[in-house]
Amino acid sequence: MMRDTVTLSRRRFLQAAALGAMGLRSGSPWAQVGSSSLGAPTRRFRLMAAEGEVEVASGQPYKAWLYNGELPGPAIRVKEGERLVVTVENRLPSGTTVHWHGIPVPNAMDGVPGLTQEPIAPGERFIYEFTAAPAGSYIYHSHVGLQLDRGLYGPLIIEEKTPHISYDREYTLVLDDYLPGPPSPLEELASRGEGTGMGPGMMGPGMMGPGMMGPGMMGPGMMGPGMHGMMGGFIVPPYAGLLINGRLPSDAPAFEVRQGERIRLRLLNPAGATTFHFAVAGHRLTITHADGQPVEPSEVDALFIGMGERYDVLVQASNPGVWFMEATPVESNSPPARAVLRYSGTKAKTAPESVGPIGGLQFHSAYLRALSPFSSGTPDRVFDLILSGRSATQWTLNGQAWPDTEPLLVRSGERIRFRMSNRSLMLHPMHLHGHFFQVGGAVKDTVLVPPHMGQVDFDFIADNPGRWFFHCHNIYHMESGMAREVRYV
Ligand SMILES: [Cu+2]
Repeated sequence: MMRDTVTLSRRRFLQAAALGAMGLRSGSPWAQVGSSSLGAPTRRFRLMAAEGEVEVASGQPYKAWLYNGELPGPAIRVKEGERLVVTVENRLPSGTTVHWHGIPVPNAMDGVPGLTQEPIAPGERFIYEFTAAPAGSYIYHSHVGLQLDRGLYGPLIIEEKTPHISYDREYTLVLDDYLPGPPSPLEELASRGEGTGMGPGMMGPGMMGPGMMGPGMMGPGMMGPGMHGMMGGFIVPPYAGLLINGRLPSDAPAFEVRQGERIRLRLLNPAGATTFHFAVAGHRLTITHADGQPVEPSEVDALFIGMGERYDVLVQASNPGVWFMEATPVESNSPPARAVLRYSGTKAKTAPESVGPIGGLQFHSAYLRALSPFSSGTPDRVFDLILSGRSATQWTLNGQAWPDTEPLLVRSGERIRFRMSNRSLMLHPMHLHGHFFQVGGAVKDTVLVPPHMGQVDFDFIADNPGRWFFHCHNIYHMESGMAREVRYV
């Protein structure tokens, strides 16, 4: 279980106990601390990937693929600069890998099947080892096929030596979409006529004013209600609800606060196919980190968080009561995922208040200001990349669908610019492995490219040789072609 999750059902506790009996302990004491030859402490963890069952709400079992029997997988929490050694044991019926999303690990540790390693075969194990740096809020997850959408993900927190913010306590909120059955590729969903049940999340032409199509700007009207209805024949997985920390809104996890405290929330989105609009009723959010990297604090009413993105925010607890923290899907009309912010001293039966209409400040990540931006410079190499689809079930970059693609060739030391143009009607959270990039004022590893001619440029320095995946983090888009290799020559 996650250390900072307040609610813990008896069932989940029993599972944790069962894992203990198998020699796998979850929760805090399961890390072994040693010392590496480099002098930095070594922290050892074990992740066992296996089929299992959890409850997504009281009395609602969910047969899933899990790390250590938990959803989300156990929180891996280390200090900046420590050596991280994770033994992954595969007890699944098929091959798997683990990707350390956002951390610029050495290429061989990146966990991309066919690119950086062969999948770990059933019954086998693989040891991942790398230095935990830089500090930040990250996600670990399977990178094989659609396995992420079976439940194979968890939080990975690298604590700062000296945070640029102060706070009294912190909580991690992991957002997800809930797929009761095994995931199917888009083509299969289309051929069965399935996958449109939860709202298509389409955006038709004429739905956006020109002011909303600026450099990555997303306004509240752009993807609000009224966008529903089939307008483009997209296929989405048949999700049955949305989760925070593995719980449906009917059994929302609760987080305790005291008046006057400053709360750090680490928001992680490992969902398979859902971008969320996140807000806390009765409170504003001060964004302090984007994809784990510190930014100048910036106050908003709500934020968009795409698949693969992370934001750390501060919430000033100055409005006593019981409040919902809500993550509303941007491309569907499903009810929001919910958690509860409960001030101590409030009556146990007090019903939480909802967020209601979100007004005021909106933002795009590119408007944030990184504390340590890249030095400016002209790119040595520029790639123009058009994000589009050949059909509702095949997604492309410059008309090519992975794996029938040409690698994007770069040389060590170069400054590379990607100029992305979205000629489709869906959001694409584009993720580059092994590197951070500068997008506007922010330093990130995943960025939402808005639909309908949205354009986003980013620069990165080719300073981590290898074969790296660059792809849409909507894993259905990734699986149906929206991916490329960035290869050092
Ligand atoms: Cu996409």
